[in-house]
Amino acid sequence: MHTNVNELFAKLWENYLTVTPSAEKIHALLGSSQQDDVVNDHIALRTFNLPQIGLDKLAAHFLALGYVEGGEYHFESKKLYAKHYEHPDANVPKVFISELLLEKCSPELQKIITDLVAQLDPSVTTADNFLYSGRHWDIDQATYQTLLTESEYAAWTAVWGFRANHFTVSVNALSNFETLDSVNQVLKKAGFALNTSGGEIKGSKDVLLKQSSTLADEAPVEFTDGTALIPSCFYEFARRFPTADGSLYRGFVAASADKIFESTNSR
Ligand code: OOG
Ligand code: NI
Repeated sequence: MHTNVNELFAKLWENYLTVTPSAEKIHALLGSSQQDDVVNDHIALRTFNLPQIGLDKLAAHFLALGYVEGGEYHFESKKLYAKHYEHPDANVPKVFISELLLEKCSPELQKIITDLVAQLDPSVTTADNFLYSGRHWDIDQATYQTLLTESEYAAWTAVWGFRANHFTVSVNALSNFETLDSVNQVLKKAGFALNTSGGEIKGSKDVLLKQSSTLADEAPVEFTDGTALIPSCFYEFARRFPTADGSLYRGFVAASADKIFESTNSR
């Protein structure tokens, strides 16, 4: 496990950029005209609720760095459960971790995932690099397609494994933009496609959080039977609003998150 939070996020970012070239361009686009670097609001990670690799196994890396549990979230139709984690230092990014509830999926999907995960050496989950180590199993294209018909989340996680599926620009911390809509306009003008599921902007001032995101880039995936371009990772933009005590809201909004998940759907 990492002992330095900045080092962990630097590694996660480096790994994320290898499959998300648009994030580097957007980072430059939004950050170029301000003095300070772009602030990362949060990242998200995905997994399956098997004992070897469940949400808690991923969370352990953040708890070891002083993070504490925030809220929990249920996604009935996507069969997901999630928790968020916050660091006592509000400048350190929040973390959103979800897991697919396999017992709610078909026996066929359960068997595919159990067999894939059986290829993983359980000792890797405590290694320094686990959270940006990608996948630990071989998979063929037909298996990917079978997963995709039942759960896009399962298919994505089966090919990309353990990595940040997005980083998130804190719109509050941008000096040249006030609203999320003005960020979206600049992104669209520069040719980036946004996730329109649930509207370009998810959430509202009433729920203390407005979010938007790009549609995931595509990157080559090596299957046992060849290479194919598959939706990889995306970039999110979040504007937070003050709570009653004046501090910015630090949680997530399930109805919005439900749509953000769809940023890895194929175009
Ligand atoms: C996480 C989706 C939820 C948010 O900010 O609400 C999320 C995911 O796609 O894995 O990141
Ligand atoms: Ni997010």
